[in-house]
Parts: sequence; C-alpha cells; structure tokens
Amino acid sequence: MFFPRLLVVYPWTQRFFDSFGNLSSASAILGNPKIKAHGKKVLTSLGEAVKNLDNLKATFSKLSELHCDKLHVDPENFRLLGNVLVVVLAIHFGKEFTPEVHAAWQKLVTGVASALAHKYH
Ligand code: HEG
Repeated sequence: MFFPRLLVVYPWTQRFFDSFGNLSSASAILGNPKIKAHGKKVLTSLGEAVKNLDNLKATFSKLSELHCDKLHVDPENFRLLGNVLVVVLAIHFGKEFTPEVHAAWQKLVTGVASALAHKYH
C-alpha cells in the first residue's frame, strides 16, 4: 500500500488525517483501515489519470479545488506522494521496473501533481 507509506516517510502529512484513528507508529499507520481505504480512493482517482492522459487538468480540476479550498493540502505533498508511489512500484516489480517504465510512471505522477495544483490560488 503506497498511501500509508506517505504518512510514515513524511510524518507531517499525518496532520491531515488526525481524525482517522491510530497513527502512533509505522505499523499502526500501515494497519490503519481508514488510511488504507483512503489510499484506495486516491489510487482509483489515479486510474482516471491513466484514462485521461491528454486531459489531466480538466480531469483533476474539481479535486484541485477541493484540496486547495477545503482541505488546504500544500501541493508539494502531491509530488511527495507521486514519488512514494514510484518507490512502492519499484519494490513490487523489481527488475521489471525498467528505466523506461520508471520514466513513464514519473511522467504520470508529475502530470497528476501539476494538474492537482492547477487550481491553487
Ligand atoms: Mg487527496 C480526499 C485524490 C493526494 C489529503 N483525495 C481525496 C479524495 C480523492 C483524493 C479522490 C476524495 C474526494 C471526495 O471525497 O470527494 N489525493 C487524491 C489524489 C492525490 C491526492 C489523486 C494525489 C495523487 N490527498 C493527497 C495528499 C494529501 C491528501 C498528498 C495529504 C497529504 N485527500 C486528502 C484529504 C482528503 C482527501 C485530507 C479528505 C479525506 C477525508 O476526510 O475523507
């Protein structure tokens, strides 16, 4: 699971999830069902990116507004999350995660991070 890892590697990101229950240790975070469920939401949303590669800004426009106006998530965190996803994929796929595959994922997560930051003001 990549989302819980964000909260372990970059502990300040925990502050957005203080209503999600036990975040007291790495194992608590990794086993926290609410965090896991949230990760699933984020990953499903990333699936939309794969289907809309030519149209990322419009695809993430509403989510960008939500993260800016309601959630107040600093957009730097989108980049951190993208990099965490890339690391987790690299661990999972090992040798299959070739430089070409790596480049394609990096491009995707960078595009999503910039689309999610687009409506910030
Ligand atoms: Mg966000 C909600 C997607 C990064 C914090 N995020 C959501 C939701 C989606 C989403 C689909 C649900 C929206 C809804 O209920 O209408 N998030 C999303 C993506 C990415 C991302 C695609 C990056 C690739 N989010 C992200 C990061 C943080 C964050 C880095 C904080 C460090 N998201 C956040 C919070 C909520 C959402 C606090 C509300 C959670 C809740 O209260 O249920």
